Amino acid sequence: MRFPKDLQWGAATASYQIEGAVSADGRSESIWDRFSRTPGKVQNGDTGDTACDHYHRYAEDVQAMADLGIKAYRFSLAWPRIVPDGKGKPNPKGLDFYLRLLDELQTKGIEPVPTLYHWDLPQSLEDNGGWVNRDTAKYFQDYAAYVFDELKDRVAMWITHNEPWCAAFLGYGFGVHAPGKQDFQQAIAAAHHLLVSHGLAVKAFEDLGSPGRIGITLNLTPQYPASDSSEDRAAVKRGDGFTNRWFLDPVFKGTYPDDIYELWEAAGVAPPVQEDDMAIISRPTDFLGVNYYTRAIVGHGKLPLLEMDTKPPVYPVTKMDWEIYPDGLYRLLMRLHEDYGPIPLYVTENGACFDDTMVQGRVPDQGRTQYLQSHFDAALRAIEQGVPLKGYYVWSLLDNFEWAFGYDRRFGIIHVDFATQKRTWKDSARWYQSFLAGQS
Ligand code: IFM
Repeated sequence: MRFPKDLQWGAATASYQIEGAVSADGRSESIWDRFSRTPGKVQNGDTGDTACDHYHRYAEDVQAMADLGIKAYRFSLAWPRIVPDGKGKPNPKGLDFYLRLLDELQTKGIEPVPTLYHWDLPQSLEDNGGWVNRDTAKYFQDYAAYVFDELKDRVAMWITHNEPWCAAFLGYGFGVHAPGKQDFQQAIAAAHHLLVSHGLAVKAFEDLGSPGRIGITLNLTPQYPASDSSEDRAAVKRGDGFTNRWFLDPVFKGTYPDDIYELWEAAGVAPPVQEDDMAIISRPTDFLGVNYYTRAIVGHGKLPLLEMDTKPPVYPVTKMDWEIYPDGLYRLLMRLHEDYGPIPLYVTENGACFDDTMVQGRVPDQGRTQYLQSHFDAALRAIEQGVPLKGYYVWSLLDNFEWAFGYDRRFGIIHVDFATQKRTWKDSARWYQSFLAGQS
């Protein structure tokens, strides 16, 4: 597999999933601290209190990145470290951690790609309504402006949000992620304010005249019909509208998709759009980050409003029960390019969860290697068709805190023994290392 020479290969993580040190150097409580300490919310009562202890072991982890041969590292900044109250006075000691990390990355020649928000909202903001409260978007803009200014000489590529669909719908609609709310109107409002905050951060970036590029990362799941019937094909359109277009259209077209807007409206639910919001949300950006794991097979069904059901997978699944379907990545990249292009695309997350076993100091995770290899291949096919794919980051560098599943679900190419913090390269990491060596 020969990819373009300038394709930026990398690996990705997120603050709450790996850092630990939740009370260090003035960090405040986040919604995930509160949620994970609430009995019954996270499998086995796991929390991110220690996670991979990356806060203290970042140098060792950056060394591993250098040994792998990656060119870019995507991580997220913890808002509760940098602006502990969510608004107002920043905490320089919190930012210092990221300066140390950036120093280390710079020494090894690895490009940093920070995400401003990967779900760890300061709890104090949640106490005032969180993303349902429009003020949170303004506080996000202030936090972003501060960070852009502090790091403008150090960072050339920024991501505003990671997967706002999850932050809004899993957090405020289905209640399975922090803050654990179950209210669809709140979820729609949260989604809107997340989008507004993205646009406000892009504006702050422009106002500062920051060099570098900025974009958003969306989780996108192509929808496939369970059958050829017109009912199933109509369900696919609604599934795509809810899962993909609800975020893509505002960001790239400045409108919510009419078909889904009308569905919500008929049920008395609507995003709290104010004058100029759609222009703010659709400010031009430099790239789109795509997180791809699987496809969905859908048909006409019982889900309220959307009247659809997700059908069982056809091909083998990972431990998340997510069907392994590399062609979905190919089709997604092609579709994004056709419908929303021409914008540079980055696969900002792709990877697989399996039940890994340690055999005499080795982790023979052939399934993960095959998963990566087949998805790389799908990406290459899209590039060959003219899709401007500029980067590809494997999720994840390390096994980590997989949200409501705690430490039960391993996505890393590097195994972490959470009792001892020992890191062990899985076979997939060795494969990625030799793949990268072959690309240079
Ligand atoms: O671990 C998550 C990550 O935080 C966001 N994207 C999906 C990954 C796997 O579930």
